[in-house]
Amino acid sequence: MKIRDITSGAQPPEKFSNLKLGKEKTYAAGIPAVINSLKHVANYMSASAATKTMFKINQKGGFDCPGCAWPDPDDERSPLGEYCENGIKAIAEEAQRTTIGKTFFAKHSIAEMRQWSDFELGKKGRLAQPMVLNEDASHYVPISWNEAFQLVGDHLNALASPDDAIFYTSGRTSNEAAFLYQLFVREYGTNNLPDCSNMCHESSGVGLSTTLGIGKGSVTLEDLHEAEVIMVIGQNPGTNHPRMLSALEKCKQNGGQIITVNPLPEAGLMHFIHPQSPSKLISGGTPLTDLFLPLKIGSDIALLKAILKLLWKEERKSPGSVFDMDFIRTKTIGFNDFLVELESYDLNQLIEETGLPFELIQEAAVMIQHKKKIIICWAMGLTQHKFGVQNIREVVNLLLAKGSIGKPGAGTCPVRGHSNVQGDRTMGIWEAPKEEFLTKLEEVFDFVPPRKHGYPVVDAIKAMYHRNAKVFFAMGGNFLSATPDTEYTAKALQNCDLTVHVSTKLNRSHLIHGKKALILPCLGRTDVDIQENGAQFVSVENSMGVVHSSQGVLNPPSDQLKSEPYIVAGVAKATLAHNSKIDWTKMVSNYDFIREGIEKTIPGFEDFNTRIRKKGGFYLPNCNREQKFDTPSGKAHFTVNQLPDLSIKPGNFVMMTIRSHDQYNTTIYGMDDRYRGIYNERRVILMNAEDMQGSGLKVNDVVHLTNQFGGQTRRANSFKVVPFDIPRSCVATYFPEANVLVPIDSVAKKSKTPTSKWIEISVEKE
Ligand SMILES: Nc1nc2c(c(=O)[nH]1)N[C@H]1C(S)=C(S)[C@@H](COP(=O)(O)OP(=O)(O)OC[C@H]3O[C@@H](n4cnc5c(=O)[nH]c(N)nc54)[C@H](O)[C@@H]3O)O[C@H]1N2
Ligand SMILES: Nc1nc2c(c(=O)[nH]1)N[C@H]1C(S)=C(S)[C@@H](COP(=O)(O)OP(=O)(O)OC[C@H]3O[C@@H](n4cnc5c(=O)[nH]c(N)nc54)[C@H](O)[C@@H]3O)O[C@H]1N2
Ligand SMILES: [Mo]
Repeated sequence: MKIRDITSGAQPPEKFSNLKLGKEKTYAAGIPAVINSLKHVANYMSASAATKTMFKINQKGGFDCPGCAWPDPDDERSPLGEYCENGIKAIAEEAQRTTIGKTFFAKHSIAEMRQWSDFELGKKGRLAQPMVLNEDASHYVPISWNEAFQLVGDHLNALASPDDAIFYTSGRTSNEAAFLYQLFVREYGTNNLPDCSNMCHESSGVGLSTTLGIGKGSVTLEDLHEAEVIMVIGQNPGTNHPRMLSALEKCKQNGGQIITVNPLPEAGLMHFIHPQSPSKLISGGTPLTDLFLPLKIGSDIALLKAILKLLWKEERKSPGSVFDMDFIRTKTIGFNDFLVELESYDLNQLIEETGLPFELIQEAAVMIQHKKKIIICWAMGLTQHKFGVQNIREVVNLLLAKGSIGKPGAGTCPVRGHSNVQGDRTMGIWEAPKEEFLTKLEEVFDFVPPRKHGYPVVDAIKAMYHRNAKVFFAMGGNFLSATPDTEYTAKALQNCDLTVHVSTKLNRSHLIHGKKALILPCLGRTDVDIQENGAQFVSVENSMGVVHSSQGVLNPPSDQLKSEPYIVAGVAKATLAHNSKIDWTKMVSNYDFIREGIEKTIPGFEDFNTRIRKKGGFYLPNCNREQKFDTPSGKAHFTVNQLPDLSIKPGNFVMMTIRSHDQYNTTIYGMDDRYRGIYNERRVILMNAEDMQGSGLKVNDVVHLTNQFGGQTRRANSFKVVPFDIPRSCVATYFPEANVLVPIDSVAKKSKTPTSKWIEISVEKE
């Protein structure tokens, strides 16, 4: 049998490690966080590399942490680097000194490596040299860079149409690499540029741009410090954006209050002990959450509507005291339709949907009733739902009613994931580019970019599945494991003629491949990048629209690694040959030339090469910050968002797939979900104790999970049951182990984001 016909091994192996349960934590960080991150450093990095990196992380003039997209303070920064436990783990993972090259790949066949877990795959070391998997071969073998570029070029040129190729991007790619990449892809002739955003904050982009006229959040870090109330909805910052806890702490110190909306009592939101303030260790740290609303998965719209109804009731009693009627009159449209719809709901029904006691919702309403400076922060708990876009629009409704946008201490705060996911979009990594952008590209680079919109992630998978796309190229990421419906996506990738991955680390996507496959190893954030004109730096944009530079400090682990811009230029030259209008060699000789191209094409980057050299970088323009709304009406839009149908079959559960404290998306740092007290095992299902009893389940029982959707059955076998503080009929599993259960066709309306936080499943005992 040909290797590529085997789908098994697409999913992580269904085997257990050794579950150990401890106590759920009630606070984040402190000494255990420091010890934990140092363990990772000691395991994977040399002492000199560790010292070099630790003091440069997120420093002005240092490199940007490859972890999350949380911004750095504009002013003072801690001398130890803007430290966080998970940032250190991200660096230790990338800066790992062990390398894997031809000896490793000669020793281990594809079939063997498929049996390894994501954790095992990631720990093998940094990819050291370009490798190719020839047709029907069992092992990857070395290939030269030039031959690799030519192989890609030949395949792309052999396609009937450029639209038969897919160019994916994960969100670590720098602005320079991203700009060059989309430039090549569009000169080649397609807009097939799906990215991880499609699975992440796409619902935020759609929800915000259609109501407020910009797809990005409006607040700055300073605003968080100044807010009177911050609502953190559907986000677990203690794990995924640890440095955000310092901002929440400052808000509290300034007298602000925090409302947390989450089915789980995430430790990081409850109590925070700053790892760099020893005195706080003694005092026990800062309590963060003032009010915790443990609602049922997916009931955020019901909750927000209930709060809005209670606020409206107070407003009517004393007009002008609760809603900002002046703002509503002058800056918004759609208020009346919104009110009519709001009034049509029965408060009791809304409350019932959330599963929360009335008193808690009432308390939330009282907390914000007379406040004017409100910020709402959110992440995947809101976006990865069928009604993800509506979730965001309802958040906007609340902020608009309170006039809480475009003034200090108030506004929208979608907290981005990957460290440059927001920048990649700004650079044009988007399957649905705006006409203004394409016109500008045409004017500056003198070629005609394609106008037809390309495939977002889910459509790209379907196109490959149906053989409407035959070449898959990934700039970073782990497409197979990050996308939904693992078995379906596996077939899609296997249907390709060529799959190419520009990567730093080995992952499952290298092992579930097309007829031929390439691994192109690249430099990471922490590595020194030398090109023809000397050492280069790159730039990134954080979650709050600050563009700043990033320069690696470590010698690359192998002398065969190339930078992402260099790889793009290599592929472009091999593909477009003399037909290109762009001098690719010059562009990568000195990234200032790429930045010149960015400056000419994208608004907000005036004088880019000078401003990027200023320590701390610069803010991109953001119309919402000036209470301007770039919508067709020039006003902010209230919207009418119907209450979604949350019903499920009796006996079934709603499953959300979440991150443990010890992973970065599909990269598993370790096996300890420390804050949740779950150790040494990832194949677990968190269940409410009463639900367990109702289903005759005990702790440690092994269950199989099934999803029925669109006439098809998806199964994920062997999960251990863990009793957890989670609302009735809700369960949680880890991403990516449970991705096999996320149906390819279950996506958010309008944003097409897979519904990774809402999967109806049945649970059956082994
Ligand atoms: N260390 C680390 N950092 C990361 C990442 C990582 O994997 N590891 N990933 C990065 C990326 S790409 C991203 S996008 C972000 C992700 O950051 P988060 O969005 O914080 O990550 P998730 O684990 O997906 O957590 C979602 C949270 O939403 C809650 N939730 C789920 N469903 C609902 C719901 O219906 N309503 C409400 N109100 N809450 C709900 C869950 O309980 C959980 O606390 O983090 C980034 N940073
Ligand atoms: N069920 C479920 N599925 C989800 C989610 C969920 O919550 N639940 N979350 C979704 C979200 S929010 C996101 S953002 C996606 C993430 O999807 P991806 O971005 O595709 O996945 P990652 O796991 O972040 O990618 C890790 C790989 O990136 C490569 N890499 C790391 N650094 C670099 C670099 O600097 N350059 C290059 N070229 N490669 C690098 C390494 O080889 C590593 O193996 O997953 C989505 N999938
Ligand atoms: Mo993400």
